[in-house]
Amino acid sequence: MHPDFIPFFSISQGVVIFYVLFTIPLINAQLSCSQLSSAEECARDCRDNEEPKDCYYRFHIEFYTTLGPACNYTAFRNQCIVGDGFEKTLIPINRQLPGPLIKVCVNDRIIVDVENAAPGNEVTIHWHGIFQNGYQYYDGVPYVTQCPIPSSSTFTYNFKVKNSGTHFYHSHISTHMLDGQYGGLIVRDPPSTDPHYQLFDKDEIIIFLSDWMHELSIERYPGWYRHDLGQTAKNILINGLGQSREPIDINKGQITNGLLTEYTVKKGERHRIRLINSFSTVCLAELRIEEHELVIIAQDGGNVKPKPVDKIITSTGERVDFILTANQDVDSYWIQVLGLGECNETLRMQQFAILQYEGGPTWPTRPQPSYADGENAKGVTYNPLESTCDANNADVCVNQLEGIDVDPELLKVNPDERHILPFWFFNYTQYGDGILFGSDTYRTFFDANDFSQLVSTFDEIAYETPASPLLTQPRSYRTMCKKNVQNSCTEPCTCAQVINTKLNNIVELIIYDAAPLPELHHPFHLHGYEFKVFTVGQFLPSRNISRADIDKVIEKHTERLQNGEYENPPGKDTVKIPLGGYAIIRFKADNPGWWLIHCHFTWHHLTGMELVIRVGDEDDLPPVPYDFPECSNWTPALHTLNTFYGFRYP
Ligand SMILES: *[C@@H]1O[C@H](CO)[C@@H](O)[C@H](O)[C@H]1NC(C)=O
Ligand SMILES: *[C@@H]1O[C@H](CO)[C@@H](O)[C@H](O)[C@H]1NC(C)=O
Ligand SMILES: *[C@@H]1O[C@H](CO)[C@@H](O)[C@H](O)[C@H]1NC(C)=O
Ligand SMILES: *[C@@H]1O[C@H](CO)[C@@H](O)[C@H](O)[C@H]1NC(C)=O
Ligand SMILES: [Cu+2]
Repeated sequence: MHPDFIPFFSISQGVVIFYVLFTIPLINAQLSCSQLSSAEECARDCRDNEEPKDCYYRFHIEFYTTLGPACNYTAFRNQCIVGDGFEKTLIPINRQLPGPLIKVCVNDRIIVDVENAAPGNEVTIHWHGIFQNGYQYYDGVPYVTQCPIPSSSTFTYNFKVKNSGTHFYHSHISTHMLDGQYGGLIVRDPPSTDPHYQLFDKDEIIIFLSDWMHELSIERYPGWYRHDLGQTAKNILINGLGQSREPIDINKGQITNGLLTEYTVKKGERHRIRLINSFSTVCLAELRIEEHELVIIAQDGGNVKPKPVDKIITSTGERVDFILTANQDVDSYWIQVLGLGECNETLRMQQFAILQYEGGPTWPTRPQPSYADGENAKGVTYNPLESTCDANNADVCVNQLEGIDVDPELLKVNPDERHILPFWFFNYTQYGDGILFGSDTYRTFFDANDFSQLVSTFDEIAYETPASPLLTQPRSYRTMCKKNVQNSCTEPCTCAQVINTKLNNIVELIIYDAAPLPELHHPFHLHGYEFKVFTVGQFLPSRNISRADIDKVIEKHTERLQNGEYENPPGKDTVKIPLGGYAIIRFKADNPGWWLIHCHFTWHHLTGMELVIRVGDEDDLPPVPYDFPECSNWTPALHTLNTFYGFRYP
């Protein structure tokens, strides 16, 4: 056995010092015999019967700016973030936007040293889509699975990935995701376990969508009240690039056009394209590629039987894999992304990238399509806003795609557990501001764009973060609550809501939009699992939904189960609840742990639209890693201090 070592140089006042760091103490004994592989080594072709790799990444997080000095030097272009050509501050990873790509094969181990060098800002990174079964401590949810990583310290995430798919990573704390803390996380299968392996020649293109503000996003939390209300994004970026409507005037040398991402294909090739929606705000994104059909093969990493469509709608947290065959004339084509919902209303927000055939022009010869051109383009839409997918409508809803393999146990008529979970906003403005501004209460809220002050609830309660992580520090249990058990709860009820679930139970969740607000289709994401989507539905025209409505939905659902009408419900980990609608999902609770389920819109989950599903108990979990960081309140009784210091407070 030989120790790994990492040499590095440090230049200090002209003296070059050479260090050799032994990494043994950093990584557990099991690993010390194996060689760490670099990002490039891990992004190999995946083969059957190959030894898995231990893939190492370093994430350096700091405040940074777009169009900074690195942009003036060709040699440092890799540290130049252009964004949409507007100068602003962000908190990116390794001075890249999106952050470094993690591309591994299933069963590889991912080891990431996250160095927080952003003073005053905490960090956690969630690996969205990775189940973390056996690695429950690395899910990246602050105060659920770990303490936030304080500035000037480093935390090592270390987990094996056992589920393949198009995933991504993003900040799970505050609003930092919107300031550039995200990147792709692609886990590929070897040929024998990829059911779609024969359908594509190339697997290289990632379309990474994010929304973008022209100030640090925290400026908008709780939000402005006198002008520019709400939390609408300013722009959409595709792989970190885009054109801006608000060009900045650097020394009067206007930057009118940001750079656009260009994807190159060869005529005749079939590409597996991985689309990732990493938005934070409430807009959805509709993608279309001129003249090309898009054949969907997976959603959120869950394989489905191929389905051709023309437009793909996603909300934050969702991913779609599709096949594009370069079967058109050698030319360049617009990839058009429309912002939907709030981004449509008045802004008609859109963004572009370019699909260039080798030998074709770098810039499309046709003019950029307008928002209306995109809107009016004919064709089948995947994941439409209104979930009215039926025989009369060609559109494809997520529950209509057919999964590849379903555990028959999930199809049983009566689940072992059923949880009915409404969500809505508690509107302080409606109840009088006395509640919000009562003395010494300091309640959480955000300012919506209609001048109202809101908190978000899920299962009747606005989730409140405890002072210690639920998974690792049982003292945090004091702040936990269950619906109808909490006695000292005043409206709006806020506490750390936990739903207990028995290990290996078949769990059914019915999530519904109890009090719909225009343009809002909330996407719910479950950590630790893939669930099967049984039903997605909507009451039209949208109206408030009562428990009686849901009881009828359950009746119908039960009938369909009895008649064997659900064949292969597809797997997903994020599901968009249509405006005034509902989704019925099921999973087998075979991954013990404390798993967050939440609306993926940043301002909603930050103000309470989330809760924790606890699966199994402590004995079902691997031991807490040695020396795992702790955090908690420190509010000693004064007399203990008196004894300690030997003096008396009055
Ligand atoms: C940096 O580059 C920009 C754009 O090319 C140019 O206008 C500016 O003068 C350069 N700044 C410096 C300090 O060289
Ligand atoms: C944009 O909003 C208008 C008005 O509500 C609607 O008719 C149109 O379908 C929307 N466009 C998209 C792409 O959703
Ligand atoms: C909140 O309540 C106020 C006052 O009743 C109302 O004007 C506003 O539309 C409500 N906002 C939301 C988002 O429900
Ligand atoms: C829907 O529910 C909201 C929140 O409880 C309430 O303010 C609103 O009045 C309800 N709307 C109708 C039409 O009942
Ligand atoms: Cu929401």
